[in-house]
Amino acid sequence: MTSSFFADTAPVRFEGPDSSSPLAFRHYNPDEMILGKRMEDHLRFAVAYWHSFAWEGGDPFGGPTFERPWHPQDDMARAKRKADAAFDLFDILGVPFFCWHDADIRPEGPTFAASLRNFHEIIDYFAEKMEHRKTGLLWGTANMFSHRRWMAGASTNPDPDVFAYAAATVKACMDATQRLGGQNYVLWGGREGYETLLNTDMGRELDHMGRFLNMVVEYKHKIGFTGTILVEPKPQEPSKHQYDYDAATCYGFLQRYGLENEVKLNLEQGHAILAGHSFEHEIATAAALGVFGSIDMNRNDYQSGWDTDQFPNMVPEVALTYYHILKAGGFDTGGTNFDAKLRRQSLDPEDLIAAHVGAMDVCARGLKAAAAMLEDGGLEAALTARYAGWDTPEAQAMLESDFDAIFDRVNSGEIDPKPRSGQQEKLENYVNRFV
Ligand code: XLS
Ligand code: NI
Ligand code: NI
Repeated sequence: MTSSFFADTAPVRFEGPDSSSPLAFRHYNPDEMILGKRMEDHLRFAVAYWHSFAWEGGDPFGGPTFERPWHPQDDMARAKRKADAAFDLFDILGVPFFCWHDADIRPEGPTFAASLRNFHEIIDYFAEKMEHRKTGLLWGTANMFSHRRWMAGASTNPDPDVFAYAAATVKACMDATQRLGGQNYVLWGGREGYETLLNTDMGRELDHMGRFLNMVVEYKHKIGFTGTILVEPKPQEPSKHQYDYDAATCYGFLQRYGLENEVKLNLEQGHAILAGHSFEHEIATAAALGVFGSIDMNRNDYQSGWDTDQFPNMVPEVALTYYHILKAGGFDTGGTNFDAKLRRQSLDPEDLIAAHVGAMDVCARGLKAAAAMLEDGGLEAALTARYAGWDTPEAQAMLESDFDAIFDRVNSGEIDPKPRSGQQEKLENYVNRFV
């Protein structure tokens, strides 16, 4: 322990499902083997620095509610206090990873160079801490949405000077991510979109964003960064419309700019809901297109229409999430980043621990249910049976033929479709046996 923020709370331990302790894992047991792999290595949990340490509890109608010893966040000594508390939380939870934006970890200076000096000093501070710990960096990213310079976009800004500032910022963040052994680098474009089409040249902005992402990939290869470049889709908020709307939109964008083999997706539960999808829809889409990378795990309020970034607590939903992830082969460089924040009335340091403990347990239960469904094979068997017609030589030959040949077979009466049940309720009942 290097800070007293968490009052020397002991590391959270696995105590099994019957434990009634408020700060124990009931399901997350890092060493438990699931489908031949340790649970910790399946889930690859990360704490998000921004929500847990940089966010002060404000909302559009009210200012900060949290009073942390590192507030106000405008000075290097306090940035280090914040880092001390953050690494204490990583130790208490035993998480293998964390994630940051540049702006979460260092105070902004009066110039780019001054901000960069602060940033490097904190990265050094992190590097020192990480030497004696198991906690690694899942990903780094640049905050190119909070400061007023980004209000009209970063790479899509009508002002080329802002594009330049974005390029310099991302270069510095990629360097730092590599320095800390980061496994991925993320780009989330909260301001890469528009407030109104009346002042927006969409074609030009998309070309600039495509060129920018190509520069990211070129720089990755130039410095020999071995991690994965990830784009994080979100349909809107803060912009009225964001170009990286959802997984399918992002794939079209990557393909158009020749990046579909270089860039993968970081999918977030709440963003899927805002786009009108389920989380498993986004994961299945990315997996089908070969661009599944990592997840930002949280829970969205289904009524409010905002990105509420709550900690996950619904096992049946999470089970389907991990079912699709396991089906896609599990995480490679990706992981489960808790892009989730406390409610602003949850003031106590212990609330921050409890939120993560509960979320880790929910994910562990979801993973176990998903693995059990895969092992049992019921859903896969149903899929195989449903598509069995396509395994026949005639069906395969049809895909190689043309409309005239197919027309003759249908017109002659050789082919006459017989509808069969989709059995949705039976499959839903099946899933409920595992969750
Ligand atoms: C915001 C995004 C953001 C990204 C990282 O909605 O989820 O937190 O994950 O910039
Ligand atoms: Ni989000
Ligand atoms: Ni996110």
